[in-house]
Amino acid sequence: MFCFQCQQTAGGSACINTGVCGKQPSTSNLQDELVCELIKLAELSKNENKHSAVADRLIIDGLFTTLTNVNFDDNAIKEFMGRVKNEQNKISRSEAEKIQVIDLWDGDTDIVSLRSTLLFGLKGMAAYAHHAMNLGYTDNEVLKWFYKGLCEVNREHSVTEWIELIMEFGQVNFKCMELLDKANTESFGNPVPTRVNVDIKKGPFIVVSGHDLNDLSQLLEQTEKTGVNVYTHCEMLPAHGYPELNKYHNLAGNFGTAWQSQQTEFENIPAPVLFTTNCLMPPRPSYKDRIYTTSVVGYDGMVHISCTRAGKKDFTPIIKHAQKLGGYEHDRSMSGINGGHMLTTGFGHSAVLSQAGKIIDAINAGHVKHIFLVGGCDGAHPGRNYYTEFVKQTPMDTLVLTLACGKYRFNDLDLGEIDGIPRILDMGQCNDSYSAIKVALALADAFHCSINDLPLTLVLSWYEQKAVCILLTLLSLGVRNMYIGPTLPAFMSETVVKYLVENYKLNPITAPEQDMDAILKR
Ligand code: FS2
Ligand code: SF4
Repeated sequence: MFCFQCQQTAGGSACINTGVCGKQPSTSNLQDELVCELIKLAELSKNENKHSAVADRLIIDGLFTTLTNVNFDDNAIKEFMGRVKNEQNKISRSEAEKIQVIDLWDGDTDIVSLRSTLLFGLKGMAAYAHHAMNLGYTDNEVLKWFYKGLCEVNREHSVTEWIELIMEFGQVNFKCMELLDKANTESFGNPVPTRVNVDIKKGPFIVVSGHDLNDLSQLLEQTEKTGVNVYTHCEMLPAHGYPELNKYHNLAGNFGTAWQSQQTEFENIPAPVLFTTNCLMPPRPSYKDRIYTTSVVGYDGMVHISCTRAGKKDFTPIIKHAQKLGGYEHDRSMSGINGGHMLTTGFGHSAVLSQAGKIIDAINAGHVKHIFLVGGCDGAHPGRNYYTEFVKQTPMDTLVLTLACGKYRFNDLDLGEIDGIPRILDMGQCNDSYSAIKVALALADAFHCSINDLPLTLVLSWYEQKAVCILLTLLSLGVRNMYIGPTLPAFMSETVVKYLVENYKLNPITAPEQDMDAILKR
């Protein structure tokens, strides 16, 4: 096996014996094989100059299947590959057999680095397209670019051509993020600021993890009259802000913190857990029988809930399991990572921009001197406490926008308010990065300047491939002076890093006080 797609890759270079994430060599090789079959499907469809709805779905779900912490089930991957080959056969088996696919990880270091950057970006964008598609939203330009991107991964290019392709991809991914935002907000309403309880009520409950709001919506509908409460976990927390999800009285609160703590957090709870997407970790025997997967998520031996008809799912098995376990006998007091008992979410672009006048006034009056976007993934890397310390050190006259699971390191801190605006604003999941970009663009518009001239700094934490596609979008929008950590991607060669540092002033994080100092002096 060879895999270096995520931040926790072995020795900061590559997993070659077994994945730090728990991915076995057989699974890793099957995932690479699946990517190659998707490339063939893209090449065949491109030759035909048309793509079927079935091929679209296979390419999007297939790429998502290979994202970090999504699918560990060899049989499920083989079965999926069979479906890809059937689709190839519908176009032409003989043509499919003639297509030579490049060795993804072989060649000149810089070229492998750039090829991997595009491929991992495509994997991330597949996650966004998948969620939008689940809600019935597609965009032809985005769909077509999956085919183009996979075909380009299979071609030789000069460094300049790769960079052009990657920047073009960043722009397309921005469209995909916009599409997902439209899908979520048109389906469930614009998020509104919402206080979320982290305590657990007595009685049966289900914990839902991952990012898919459509799955959560169906689960809430099916549990509504069963006496089973539903608690969000990790990246599902922002669901509370959506009016059409929050209307369910049994959406009772949030359980636990970010994904990397699941093996201890799930150990003793008297409830089953549903994983709608990443980040699934290999479960401990003590709770393996309580984990349910759906959609692209898979793990050998876990119950998988499939679609029955037209995107509908039957969650009866997990609901019955919750009733059988019965939950806690009494209300249970829990607390967040820093000891807080309530979390606030729901500051999507609509909520923040409804306060735009207030924020602009506060900036003009000197009450808000700087805005930080401290966002991205969490993970087990010890250097990730940088983000907690960084937020703790933000001066009182600054705002902190945040999103994705990295926020659990500081989202229960009470940092107070400025002119009635909370100093920490949770904009949502990693999938809602569009919101942050939209707010930055609106502020730049209001101040008649570019994003780079705003008193705004992006301090990003990355872990998996969605962070890669977001970074590429930010670079394609010309955003400079970003900070990134906890380490630089192993798949970025020295030349690529040098290019990003020189052309985009991308800064690897150092120490919170040192970076804070440099940012505020700029
Ligand atoms: Fe967090 Fe994991 Fe959101 Fe990433 S829950 S690191 O894959 O998707 O962000
Ligand atoms: Fe290693 Fe990350 Fe790949 Fe897992 S996804 S095998 S941890 S690089």
